[in-house]
Amino acid sequence: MTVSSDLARTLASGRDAVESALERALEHLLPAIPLRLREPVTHGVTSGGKRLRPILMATTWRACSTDEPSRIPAAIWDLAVSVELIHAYSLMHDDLPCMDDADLRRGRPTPHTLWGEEATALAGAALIPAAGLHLLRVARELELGDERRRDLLRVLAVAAGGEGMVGGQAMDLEGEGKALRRDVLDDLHARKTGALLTASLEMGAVAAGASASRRTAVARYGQAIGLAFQIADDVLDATATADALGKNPSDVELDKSTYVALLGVDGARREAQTHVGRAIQALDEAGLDAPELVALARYVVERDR
Ligand code: GRG
Repeated sequence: MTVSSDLARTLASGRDAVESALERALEHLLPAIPLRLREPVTHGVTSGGKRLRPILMATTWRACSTDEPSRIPAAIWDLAVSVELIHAYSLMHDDLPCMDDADLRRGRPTPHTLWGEEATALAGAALIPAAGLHLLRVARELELGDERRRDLLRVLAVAAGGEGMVGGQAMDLEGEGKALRRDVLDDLHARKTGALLTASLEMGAVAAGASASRRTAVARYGQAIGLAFQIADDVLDATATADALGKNPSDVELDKSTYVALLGVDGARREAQTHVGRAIQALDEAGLDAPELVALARYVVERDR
């Protein structure tokens, strides 16, 4: 079997497992949420997407597990979707008129165009603590122990917060209309996109009880694919239509600094490949034999949306 058909299977079965885990998470979440927020929450959580973050987390869990499990248990997917709940809220807020003002995401109308800004802001905010509570509940069911539970929550909270994704978003909005230097652009995207991707990897390693050196290796892999992911995003933004990508507005419309503006399309593609190489090297150096993670690193830059 070729690597690409293995990857297609990893992605397809991963997405199915994530969708089921998100349905289970919503069964717990929705009853505690006011009625008027249930539709925007459900839309934000179940409106598709690549589901890359939970797939990375669960794949890392398997790669770092000592007993080489043949399949990933449903409870690990339940744990993995705590990251996707944070990702879902971030997109709902990112698309609000006060941020990127987008009316299309994943080929569908964004929640504020359907339920208004107020309900969307509240629905997104409700998902932040819900993600942490979900993580704690599932980790308890998995009997991961207090130390690992705290570690998982801390990794997710730090990545999602001011040092990570929210900080990166602030830099991103602040940078609109300016030509950002390369080091500033790297820092912005390491926070905005890289932090949550890296947290997904680290959480997989923590849940599996991986050694410190393996945890460091997967974090290095995460940082590298985080930048590769963003560069690939910039290339797609510059080369594909809003219809093909299923989202708007474009970086040019928002007057954002991009890797394409700095390096050109070909230069950006080469740079993305360099980061993929670094990600794979980090795994090799730690002696982590993880063909699925290698294939996922390549997918990050070869994807078409
Ligand atoms: C309002 C308190 C407050 C905070 C806002 C909105 C926000 C904080 C942060 C958002 C940052 C952000 C949008 C990060 C994600 C960037 C990104 C690469 C999104 C696309 O990810 P994909 O391609 O999306 O994995 P799919 O659709 O596949 O899930």
